[in-house]
Amino acid sequence: MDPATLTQEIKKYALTHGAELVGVLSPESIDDMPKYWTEWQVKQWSKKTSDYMDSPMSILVLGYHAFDDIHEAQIAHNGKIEYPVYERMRLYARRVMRQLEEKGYECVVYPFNLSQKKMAQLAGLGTMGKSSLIINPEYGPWFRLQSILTDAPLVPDEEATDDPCGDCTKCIDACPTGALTPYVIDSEKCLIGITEIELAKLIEEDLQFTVYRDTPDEVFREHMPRFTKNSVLMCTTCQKACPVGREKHE
Ligand code: B12
Ligand code: SF4
Ligand code: SF4
Repeated sequence: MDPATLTQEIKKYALTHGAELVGVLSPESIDDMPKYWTEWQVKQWSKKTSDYMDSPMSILVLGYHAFDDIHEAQIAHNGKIEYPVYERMRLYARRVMRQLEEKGYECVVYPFNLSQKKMAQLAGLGTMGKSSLIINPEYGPWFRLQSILTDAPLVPDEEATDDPCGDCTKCIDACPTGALTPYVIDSEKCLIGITEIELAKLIEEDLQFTVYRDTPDEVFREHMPRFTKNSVLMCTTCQKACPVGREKHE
């Protein structure tokens, strides 16, 4: 099958199996990015695509619409945090992966130490907004990312370059902890920046947020409300403030 037909076929499959957005980039375009350090919890240097696979040819980026607050659920269980909706996305991404594998291609789902945000921009899904999230013209910040590194020869899309923000600073103004400066997030200040081990303990033992951070506990409880006894909803205040794609989230 020629690359153009294969690309069309796999994109169509992804869009009819859970994804709302799909794009392709070349491994070279992300490997050209300078090495970076991920601080929050991960504490690792970024990798190159060849660290994941011998002969990478393409990366497929999949965007899943976060259409409801339930997407933000974090469940504490036995000292760990579970993300039910991320499991749903992974399942969908695996289905796409199986289509490529059946054609004889090798795949790695969600190569974590490649910047998912930068790859989404290079694959044309959207551009980085001042909230530091990738903003799509239709869905705004309300989508989550999965990606598939593969040796299948897919046709790359154009990088997205539109500025979604202009003079707007609504996300920066709305953040209750001052975690945002244009295009950069400080995970030490962001409410979600609490580590998963700390959060699980906080939920399971009903601790005050101030055990871990200076931010008052009321601020944490307002922006990271309890959903059930064992779960919270992640803060979405900067996303809710964004005028782009606002109607796309309940
Ligand atoms: C650690 C992490 C966090 C940290 C913050 C650190 C950070 N830098 O984003 C915390 C825990 C606080 C966090 C919070 C959230 N996160 Co988060 N997070 C990640 C994670 C696991 C790693 C990101 C990271 O730190 N990389 C290291 C840094 C250095 O790289 P980077 O941010 O990718 O940065 C590169 C580009 O941003 C670019 N760059 C930097 N500056 C600029 C400026 C401009 C103008 C441009 C164009 C590019 C650019 O260069 C950087 C590399 O040097 C990714 C998944 C992943 N594996 O990539 C998800 C991810 C970024 N998070 C995501 C989401 C959705 C959230 C939350 C909304 C949580 C939620 N409710 O679901 C909040 C939003 C807070 C916010 N306003 O950003 C999504 C983003 C989707 C999107 N539409 O953009 C991702 C991709 C997860 C996913 N699979 O969907 N997150
Ligand atoms: S998720 Fe909440 S705390 Fe984090 S940057 Fe956005 S508004 Fe601020
Ligand atoms: S709220 Fe405004 S500044 Fe922030 S990402 Fe959305 S458009 Fe950009």
